[in-house]
Amino acid sequence: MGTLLQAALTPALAWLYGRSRAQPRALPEVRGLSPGRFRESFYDHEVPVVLRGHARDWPAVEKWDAEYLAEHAHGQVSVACSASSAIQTGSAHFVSMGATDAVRLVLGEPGHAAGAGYYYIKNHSLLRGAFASVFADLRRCTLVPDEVVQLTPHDLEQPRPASSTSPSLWIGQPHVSTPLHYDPWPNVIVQIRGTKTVTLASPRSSSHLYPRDPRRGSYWYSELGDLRGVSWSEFPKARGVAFFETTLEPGDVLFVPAGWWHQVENRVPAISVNYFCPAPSMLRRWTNPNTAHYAIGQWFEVAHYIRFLRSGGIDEQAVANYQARINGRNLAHQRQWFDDKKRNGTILDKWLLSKYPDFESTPFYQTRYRDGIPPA
Ligand SMILES: O=C(O)CCC(=O)C(=O)O
Repeated sequence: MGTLLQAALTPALAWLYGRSRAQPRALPEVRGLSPGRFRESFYDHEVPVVLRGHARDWPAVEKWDAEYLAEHAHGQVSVACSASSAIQTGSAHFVSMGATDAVRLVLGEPGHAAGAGYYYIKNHSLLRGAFASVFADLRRCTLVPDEVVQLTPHDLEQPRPASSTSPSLWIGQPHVSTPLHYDPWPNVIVQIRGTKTVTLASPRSSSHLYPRDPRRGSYWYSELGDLRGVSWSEFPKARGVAFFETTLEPGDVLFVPAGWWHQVENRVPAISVNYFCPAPSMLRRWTNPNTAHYAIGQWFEVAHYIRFLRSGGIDEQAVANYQARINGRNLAHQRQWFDDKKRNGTILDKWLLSKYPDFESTPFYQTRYRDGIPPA
């Protein structure tokens, strides 16, 4: 009898757990909100919201298309490339290519076939590098605190606070997504071109969203990966999570509070910028379940980093694995990472990297390339 019952129950349970999750609810949206009211009602209380049309008069919204960006980009960029349309920084390859070609490839100008794989131009230093000449098309974003360096002509005249951050640029192909993850800072996303669907969940749902082991790389992602293809029966706890969803149009702004889970999917070729803001209060952040997770992850990262720098490089097996994985193509990205951490990283980053005048002098580069393995 027991076996019979089990035989009947198991498929029923599998069906139940395998059912798709509940429909996400629409995220609250407002129009015409002043920056002061935004701070009081949403930012300070860590409540996500869409500000429809808030940036619609930014010159970038009118001007930025494939042709304009291709014409104004210069130098090389390192583009995330993945066999899967869910591109996660930790597992993507980075290919170095001319910025103009990259724009044409990603925004799909005829004649620039994408070839195998999906591409995403996304980097926090792009607006200081290959796309620096278009930064003036971004208006000063009055929703973000003053400590955020916005790379507008106004900001360049100001002394730069030590804790400053600056906006990141995202130029992506249609249907490419950034899978479910959280960031440790409040985030303001401005949609410039095309549309993006963003799915969010509260940090209070973290225990049901399978955050990655903080000892692993990219631990701020969820094991669920890409929500579009989740096997809900494998992650049964996630089925009950309340997800919220919104689709951003050009000129819309989305506020994602610190620690909120989010997945972003480009519906069409899409461009956005985002501003990470310094957190409002450390005390409030400690009540956020993802703060402890992130702090533990940071601790492991620093320990790994110190081991890496002190050991004269990573161990040979790690080098071999890494080389097999990236096949030399990640070098430009590593160099950019090094330069960026040295310029804009935390005090700890700066201290750790202070003994290396440039990327080529790091033990990482020396170990990997000194024996004649050619850089990409
Ligand atoms: O636009 C995207 O693909 C991802 C953006 C994002 O995750 C962020 O701004 O934190």
